[in-house]
Amino acid sequence: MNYETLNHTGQARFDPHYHNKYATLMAAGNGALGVRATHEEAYTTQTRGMYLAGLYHRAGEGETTELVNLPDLVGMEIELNGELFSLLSGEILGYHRELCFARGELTRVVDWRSAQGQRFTIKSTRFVSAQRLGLFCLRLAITPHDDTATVRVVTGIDATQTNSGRQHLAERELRVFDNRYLQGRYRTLDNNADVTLCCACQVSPQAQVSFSAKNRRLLQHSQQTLTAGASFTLEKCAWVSATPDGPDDNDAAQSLIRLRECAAAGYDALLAESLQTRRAWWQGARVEVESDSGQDQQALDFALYHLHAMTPRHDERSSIAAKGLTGEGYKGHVFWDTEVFLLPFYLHTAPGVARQLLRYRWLNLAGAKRKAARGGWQGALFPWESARSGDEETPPFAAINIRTGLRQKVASAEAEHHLVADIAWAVATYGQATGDASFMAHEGRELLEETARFWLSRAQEVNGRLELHDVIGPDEYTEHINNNAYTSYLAHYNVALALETRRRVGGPDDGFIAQCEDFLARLFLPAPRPDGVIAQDDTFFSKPTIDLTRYRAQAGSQSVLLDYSRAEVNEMQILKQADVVMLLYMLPWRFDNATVAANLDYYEPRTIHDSSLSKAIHGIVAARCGRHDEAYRFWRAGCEIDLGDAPHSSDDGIHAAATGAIWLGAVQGFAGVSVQNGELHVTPSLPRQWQRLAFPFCWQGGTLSFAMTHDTLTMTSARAVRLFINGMAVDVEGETVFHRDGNVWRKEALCNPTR
Ligand code: IFM
Repeated sequence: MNYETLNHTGQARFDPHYHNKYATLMAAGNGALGVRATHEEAYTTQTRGMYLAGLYHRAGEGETTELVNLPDLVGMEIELNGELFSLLSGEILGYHRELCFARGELTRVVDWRSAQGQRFTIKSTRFVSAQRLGLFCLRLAITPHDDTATVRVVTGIDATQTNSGRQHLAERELRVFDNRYLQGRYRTLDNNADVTLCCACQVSPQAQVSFSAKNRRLLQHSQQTLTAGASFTLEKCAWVSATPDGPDDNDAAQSLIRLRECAAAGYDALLAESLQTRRAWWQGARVEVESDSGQDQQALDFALYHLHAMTPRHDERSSIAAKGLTGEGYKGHVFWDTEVFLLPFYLHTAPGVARQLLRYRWLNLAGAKRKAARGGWQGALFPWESARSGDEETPPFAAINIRTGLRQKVASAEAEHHLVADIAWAVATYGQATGDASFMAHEGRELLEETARFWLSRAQEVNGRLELHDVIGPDEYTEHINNNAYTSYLAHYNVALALETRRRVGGPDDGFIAQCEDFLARLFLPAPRPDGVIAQDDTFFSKPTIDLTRYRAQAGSQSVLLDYSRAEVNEMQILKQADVVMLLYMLPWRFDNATVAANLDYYEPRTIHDSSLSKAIHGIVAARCGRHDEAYRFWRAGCEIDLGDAPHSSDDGIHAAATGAIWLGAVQGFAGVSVQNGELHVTPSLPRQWQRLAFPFCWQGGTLSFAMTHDTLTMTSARAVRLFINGMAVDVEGETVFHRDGNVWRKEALCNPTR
């Protein structure tokens, strides 16, 4: 990997319309702590945000459990010769903001002329440490250029921060230790968790310093008079911690110790240490692409930067929220996005993290069993939206209709049950990719069996066959339907996996095997019609179609719901996101090429792609059909979900699943890597815009390196590995080069066509 070419994302212009988008895109994080990239100075339209993975709280009656937006550390009141610094006043002479993915450091340099006509350069840099999980550092330098100037900066810990008005924390104690270390101690209102924030703001000895505590703000006031060309500097070092599993007074003392250590080390040393950790991470994960467009490499680096920032590697009781640690969207809840869109990246770059993400579900089996029992079923029905307790967290109602006063029910928690089988799919993929027999005999077996038990009890007898009624497939515009193809095929796979595991690992004589066999023999799976198209559900083909051009042009905005009610949309052939196409993606070995192509052609024009989970999957399925241009178009559209120009698309957080899908598109789509029944398959399908694609890939306890052009495929493996290139078995050890000859890849020395 060429570390020096790691891309950055930059903003060359100050534009308040993009405050929140860039606060998300340029957010800092290490999987434990996430900090939005808001400006130091205040703007009423920007939403500050800092989150700790796993720290959830419900603000009160009628509210939903949500990831707590912590007291703010970034905000600063900056006064220059008595004038409050704001980019909405004075004149901006120069502006540049840049997030360096390699360093994980955000830099902003502003050249500003105040209303009084004095010129200043204001530079700030900041990072969240990849090494010390509670550490956030910020450095500010202000240089007056024209004359002597008095600089005043007020900053500290601001606990007036809320989640859009919902306050989660009670202030318990505020202290300043040694005239230097500020500490705020808070407890969630339900008394279930402690939160401690500490910070130290180092300024030059010439600055005057005082402290204040008022109205939930604990602040350091620093003031210095400078001659032109000299700089005021402030180095803020902060430690953030919480005890999500119960109050713990010891945490405050420990935090102060950590902060003292960090403050003594200083910004530069802490950044260098963090860089070491990041470097190792990039080396094990980076995807390198040579493309006609530099934006492709940037998108891949952007995705991996955020995948690192969003994943709580330190805590198996936390998983990845749909917006990572970058915003309040979806309340910080965990969806099927994790197992299907994010876990594969870890499976093949850091399998230990994939194992941990599955253990999160395993540790939450009790909640899933409670939910199943509430519905009158057996086994485990995982919550559609999950937080820390493992119980269902989906809000019962969505936004209020302000004309009728009625609230729209959210039906996903009641019927979007495919998530159960998605988790089983991820468990099986993990077992096949890692060969981790111990996990599969213990956590894996239990997850597969409990999820299978749910389906066994969920199915109902209809004229001698078993059917799954009243479900919602991935397409959330089609609710409460019978025999959704995606759900039924995945449920069938789930039960087959549990049966195979029970036979292999053994277990009590409890009738489970017979029940599974009966289910597998009798579950109705909608077969392709003569033209190859599979019915999304029992009634789908009977519904009318409408012209979706306008809505598809505004994909992601749900604009169809401005013209039609949800009930009306439900009665038309309108898909929010991939459904049958999602099925083709998940179980590719079940469908031949003609079926895949027929379904892509039928369903794509009926899909608005209003979910960020849709386009990338269409791209991968198109790549598998050899439709390179279509695949590339979808992949690019997937990259644009966060990186595109729309000013508000990412205001409330990154689309975590879409970042995972950027990696999926490159590796599963264009490199054509897939795990099918325990076999590793590679069917390269590079778009014509790409000249080369290279990436590391963990498989069965080792790491393979792939590098491919349109005509060559080079694989490096320290130990012997069998895989299938375009269906042909090959054995690889050391560096092995293949050359394309039509549809066949020939080994440089010898080809071994055993199949
Ligand atoms: O899980 C998704 C769902 O498929 C579509 N709506 C958004 C959810 C969270 O990303």
